[in-house]
Amino acid sequence: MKYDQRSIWQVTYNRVNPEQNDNNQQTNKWSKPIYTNLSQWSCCCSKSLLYGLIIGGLIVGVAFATILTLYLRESALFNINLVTNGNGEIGNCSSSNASVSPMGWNVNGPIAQIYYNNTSFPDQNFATIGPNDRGKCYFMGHDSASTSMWQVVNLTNQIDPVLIDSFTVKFNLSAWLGGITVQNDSVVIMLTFSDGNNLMVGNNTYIGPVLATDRANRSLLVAKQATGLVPVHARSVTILVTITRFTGTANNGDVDDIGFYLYQ
Ligand SMILES: [Ca+2]
Ligand SMILES: [Ca+2]
Repeated sequence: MKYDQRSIWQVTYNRVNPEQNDNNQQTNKWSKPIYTNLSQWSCCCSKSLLYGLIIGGLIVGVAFATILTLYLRESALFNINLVTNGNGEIGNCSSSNASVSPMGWNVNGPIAQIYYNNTSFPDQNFATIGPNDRGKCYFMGHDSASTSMWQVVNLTNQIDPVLIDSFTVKFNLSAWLGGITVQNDSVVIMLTFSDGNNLMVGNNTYIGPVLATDRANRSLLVAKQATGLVPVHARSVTILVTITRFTGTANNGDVDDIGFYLYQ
């Protein structure tokens, strides 16, 4: 036996007849070794340490992933605009009498996405009162008595329905609404929440109309908003924009920067 191995062996002496003990390794009663040698002991400890690190790493990883998932689920939809193309800047815009349907919206009638400096419909331009981030385009009713566009937003793609059903989620609907001079052609936006069976829950929410007197008979856009609690069991919301004509041929109700936000 090698010397270094003896250092970790446990020797058992005959305490009654110590003289029977000798230095002969063969007669000394070496107890069963805890570890056969240092390398085995080291290997065993290393494996234990390795397993501990792996298990610990897995626990930390799972915990981190859980927290990250919850964070993303609870934060991804909050404080961002859930309306697609609410500002009329996606897709083409009309610079003439041609009707260009807004992208990202379902439409009924000739509701149009037009340039601020449209020559056929001079309702709004880059100098009229309106949003600072107006971009190049907005929506108007074109030649119609009434026309509309709508989109449905799934509320539970990234948000936990438990948050809605515990009355902890609020909403904000906003837009710039207006029209042209003395005409009452105008826009109304309505929110309708639905449950998982597409049945309406809660009450409708409206912004608009902004009539001529609200604009002092000027061609401009006015910022409007409404807030409230998302009703229990709501799983989706329909955003319906309706533009109604009161005067002439053109339907000069105008709207830009439509936003729908969730927050807590
Ligand atoms: Ca715009
Ligand atoms: Ca008109």
